Amino acid sequence: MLAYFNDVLKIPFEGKHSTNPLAFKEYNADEVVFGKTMAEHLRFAVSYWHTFTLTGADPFGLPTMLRPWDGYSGLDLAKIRVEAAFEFYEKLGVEYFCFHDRDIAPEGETLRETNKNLDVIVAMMQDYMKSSGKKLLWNTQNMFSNPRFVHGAATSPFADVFAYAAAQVKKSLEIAKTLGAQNYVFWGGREGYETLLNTDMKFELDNMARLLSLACDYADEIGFTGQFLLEPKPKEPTKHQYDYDAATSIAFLQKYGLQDRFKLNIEANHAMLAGHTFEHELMVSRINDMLGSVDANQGDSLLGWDTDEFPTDLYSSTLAMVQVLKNGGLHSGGLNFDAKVRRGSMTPLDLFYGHIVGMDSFARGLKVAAKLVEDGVFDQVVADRYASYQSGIGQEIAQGKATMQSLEQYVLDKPIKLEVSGRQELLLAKLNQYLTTVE
Ligand code: XLS
Ligand code: NI
Ligand code: NI
Repeated sequence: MLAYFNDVLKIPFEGKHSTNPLAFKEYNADEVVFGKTMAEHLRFAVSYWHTFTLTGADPFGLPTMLRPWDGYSGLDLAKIRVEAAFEFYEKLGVEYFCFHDRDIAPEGETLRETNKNLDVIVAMMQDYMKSSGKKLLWNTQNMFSNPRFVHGAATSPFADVFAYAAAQVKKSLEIAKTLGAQNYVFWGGREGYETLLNTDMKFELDNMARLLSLACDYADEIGFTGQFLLEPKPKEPTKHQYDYDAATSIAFLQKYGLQDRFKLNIEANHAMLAGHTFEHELMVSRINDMLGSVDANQGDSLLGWDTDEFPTDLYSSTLAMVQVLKNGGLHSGGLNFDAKVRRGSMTPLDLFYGHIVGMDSFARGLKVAAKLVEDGVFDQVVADRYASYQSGIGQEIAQGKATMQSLEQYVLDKPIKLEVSGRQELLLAKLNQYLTTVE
């Protein structure tokens, strides 16, 4: 077989002190941590769009990326990308991948033609998946790039566009079924608004829910059993995206009776854009039993947009993995690198470096998080902090036995003392100590 990444052999694990840039320092796929192998905990996925489709073009500049498939176009290009992609997964040692329909095959003149192109590539992927054992973590539909979606997809004011969107989702669900996708993602690319002056928000939200319901019904009809995921994001490309953050998305799903069919796909950079930390969004999802999967990337606090950088921040990966462990794992979800190399990192080697640092960062996060959870470091602090609810009046409150009268009686003549420290600085020192000493 032709190789596209000739400079790279299979990436080995060489440990902390390795000086080989093409080796893992932390990620040792088969090493058992907290009862499972690292590979089983982390379930890494490569995103097709950032790694095989994007060119490095931005609003100010032309493409910069140098790729082995440069010079090809149409279906030929799409086919070469599949070959290169599976070589990449194998060399990196990643088990899963994710894509949008429009990442993998070019659009034709009509939806019928577009779907034919998809059929060619999906059949090819199916063969590659069989021979390599690689799996589809999730697929999704791109309903934001084509100009027909300029005013939204399911939330477009134009019924023809809603119909087109539904047809596109239908095809993508069929692909999910064919390729055995473990999940299916909805990210509302242009499901939001630019100005309320021309927007019927209630109708748009109803329509957004209608499309999701149709998708659930169709999945049942064709026997697709993967987990549905909704991916929150507060803004970009629209100024206000309806799936703003985890809390908003959960309320939306509950309002329309979709909460049992969906979980959330939480992206670090989206959390930041919403004014939250990554771990906040993960925790909101987890405590509502809605944590489905993760788009592992990071943003830049100096830039107000979705920069989709590879995750390198060990604080963040550690605190994220604490939430994942407390969730009992990601189940059918995984850690998808919704991340791209910088525009100036234009060589194919950079694609490996980006993924290696991302995988090492989460492997390190996993190890530290496992020790923190094992030692109950913060659990004990939290338990102590709420101890007053374990007995007496606190227990009555927590058990729903207290009344306004009984509570008033209790405090009427009682001085309330609050001299208990939150110990935040001490806790941060503890976290640092774990980050630097865990083996
Ligand atoms: C964009 C989103 C997108 C989704 C999949 O900001 O993160 O990449 O993950 O459509
Ligand atoms: Ni994403
Ligand atoms: Ni994003």
